[in-house]
Amino acid sequence: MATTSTPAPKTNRIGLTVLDYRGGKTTLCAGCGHNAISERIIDAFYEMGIKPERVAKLSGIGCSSKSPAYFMSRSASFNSVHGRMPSVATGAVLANRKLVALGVTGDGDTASIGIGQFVHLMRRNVPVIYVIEDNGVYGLTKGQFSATADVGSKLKTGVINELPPIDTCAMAIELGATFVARSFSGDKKQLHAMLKAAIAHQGTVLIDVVSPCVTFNDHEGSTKSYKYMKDHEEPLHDVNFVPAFEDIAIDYNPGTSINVTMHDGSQLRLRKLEEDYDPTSKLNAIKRLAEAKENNEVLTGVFYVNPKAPTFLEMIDMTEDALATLPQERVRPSREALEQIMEELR
Ligand SMILES: Cc1ncc(C[n+]2csc(CCOP(=O)(O)OP(=O)(O)O)c2C)c(N)n1
Ligand code: SF4
Ligand SMILES: [Mg+2]
Repeated sequence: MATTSTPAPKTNRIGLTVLDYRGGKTTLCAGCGHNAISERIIDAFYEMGIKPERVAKLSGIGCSSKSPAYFMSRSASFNSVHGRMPSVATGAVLANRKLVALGVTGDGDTASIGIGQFVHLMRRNVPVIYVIEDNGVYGLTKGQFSATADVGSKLKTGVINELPPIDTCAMAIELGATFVARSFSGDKKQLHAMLKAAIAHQGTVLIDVVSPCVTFNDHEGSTKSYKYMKDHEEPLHDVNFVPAFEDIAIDYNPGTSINVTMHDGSQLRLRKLEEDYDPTSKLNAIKRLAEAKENNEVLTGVFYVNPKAPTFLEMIDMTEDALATLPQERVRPSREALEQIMEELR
């Protein structure tokens, strides 16, 4: 009698299945944009073949900051105090530069209480992938406006926002982040490619993902709702990411795309809708964001990439080895060195 054997599960380049990248069952509302982002993170880390144990998941406080519990349960995870994820992420990367630091946080966590921490992370080019799950509200505390809510945006209670929003992408570009992008939680293809490119980038990555809060901010009048985004989203270009370790048949139109070589040799291929869009120009990126704002459009895509800027770790000449593994003789100054310091202080 013929026997049928079950095919072996598909594995990535380090022999893991996608199940090895999953986390706990989500406790967020059904349909919350944040859940879709968790799915994209799982797929991107699986496809890039990053060992989950190398990843440090960092967050603040909020529904978005709970998300790391729902992906890569084999990674280390740290929920910081509200808005303090950047300093914890900086510390983690300094202590062990072999880690892949993934910060997942909210617009409230980032642009309100944590804005002071956010700006300093962006200006240092610390290798951290910073994902903002941006719904324009404080979801966890029942839907008050955050600092990214657009003027005229309406809460369920009828309250209208009159304060101008902070554009975290424009701010990050201005401050020195070296990979800045915006996507939408429902745009599977674009977000997936962006996250893979972000993993390959060395330096600060900011991805602002508009992520509708279905409970407090997905109704008529909200500018972060599914309907509003569907009607107003304007993709800057098609993003496709080609990892160097995958043999891929490339499909591109010469003359309409630009390739950016990342530090690890892999390529970010941007398929432009406009002939002349150049993601290596800071000025152009800021101008396009300002124009989109004036036109009431949500521009998505990779706005700015600079793979050549030195990272914070390079600037301070950080050791390759994790600090916790250094022997005494490498961390303790010699008696002569201490005496010299004392002499200088006299
Ligand atoms: C120091 C401090 N202040 C205020 C709060 C209350 N609080 C908890 S989450 C939150 C806002 C979360 O909003 P956001 O970061 O946008 O996440 P979301 O829930 O929308 O995903 C606030 C104000 C807190 N936990 N700690
Ligand atoms: S309250 Fe909003 S942000 Fe929080 S889990 Fe529900 S839908 Fe998501
Ligand atoms: Mg929010």
